[in-house]
Amino acid sequence: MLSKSMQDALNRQVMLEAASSQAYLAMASWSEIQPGLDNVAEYFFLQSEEERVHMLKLIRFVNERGGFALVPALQQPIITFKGLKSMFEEFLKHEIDISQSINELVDLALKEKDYATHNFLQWYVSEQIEEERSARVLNDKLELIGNDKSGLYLFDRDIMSTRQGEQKK
Ligand code: OFO
Repeated sequence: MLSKSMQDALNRQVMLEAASSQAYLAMASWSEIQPGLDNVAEYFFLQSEEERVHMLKLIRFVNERGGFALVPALQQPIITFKGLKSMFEEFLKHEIDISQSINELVDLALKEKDYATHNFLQWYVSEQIEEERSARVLNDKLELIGNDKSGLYLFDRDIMSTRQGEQKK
């Protein structure tokens, strides 16, 4: 059985995963209307779906453990970006915030000796290592490319290959 504080903290994470899904959906939509960013758009559509899966896993877990998972209200995320670089900076910042929040959940699970939740959260810990890594790699590439048009063309062409290292679920 989940404690009230653990349930509240997991419900907060449900809200953050839903917000991530919305944020990446907005990035996908913005990218889709820019010339030549078709694969970047595809990348964020998939990323958005993944975040929804992360949210669902939490909802199912909270309910299975005798809690009540609360479906959060939707807030409009950032919907336009100054450019590709600033969008990817936002992506990395977002993933770093999510990692921080997962770490806080792990801390709480240990403090409460809630080993079932601690065990459940390990999947999110590994996932965040992978997602932060991808976001950093993409930001580093954009830093190198600058405004070089052929570099940006290749960035879009190759972006899906950065997902291949991730264990997709
Ligand atoms: Fe990368 O955010 Fe979900 O966990």
